[in-house]
Amino acid sequence: MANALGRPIWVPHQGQDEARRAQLTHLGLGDDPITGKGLLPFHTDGDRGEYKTRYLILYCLEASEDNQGGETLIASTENIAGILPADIYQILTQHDATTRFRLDAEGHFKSLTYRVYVPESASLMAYFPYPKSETPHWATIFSGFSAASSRDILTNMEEVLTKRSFCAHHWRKHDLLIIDNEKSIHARQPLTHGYRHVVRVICR
Ligand SMILES: O=C(O)CCC(=O)C(=O)O
Ligand SMILES: [Fe+2]
Repeated sequence: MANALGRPIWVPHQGQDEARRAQLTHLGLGDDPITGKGLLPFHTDGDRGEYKTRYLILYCLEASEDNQGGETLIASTENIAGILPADIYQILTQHDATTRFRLDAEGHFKSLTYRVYVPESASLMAYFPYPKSETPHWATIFSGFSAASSRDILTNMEEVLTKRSFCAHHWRKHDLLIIDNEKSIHARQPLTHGYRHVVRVICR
């Protein structure tokens, strides 16, 4: 399936030993942002370089009958120019954003600097803010703006995009979701009861 949609992308997890990586990938334990059970704010996957991602494929290997929460949310990002306030659109297209990712509990970080929206290719890349009550796995700052203003810009943008419409997928065993990473943003609701074991492939 992944091969049919493009070339699968192998993303190394810096600073994690093989055993922990295997545990996270196969069991989805702990607070790992990708395979964990916690809230994951809206975002697109990958970057604008080596890990540029066209499709995200999620497959549910197992889910308990009684699982609650854990939905994957998807919102369309088509026609952004037509729906975002002009001042926000101007910032997204003319200022670089830098997202700092916390890779693991041992304090490894990675930073990415990119243009959030490139009109020529209608391509969006965005990592929306965590709620203030959560320990964030990522935070984004626009060049020339404070952390607080950057948060406001992204929160406004997220509100406009998700107000239009989004769908929430509740996982059952053997469900398969193929997400177009260039036309949508996605998020995860916290899993509050039971388990879901979802594996993922990204490809270009
Ligand atoms: O676990 C989910 O529902 C979504 C995970 C996700 O965003 C990802 O794997 O990129
Ligand atoms: Fe994702």
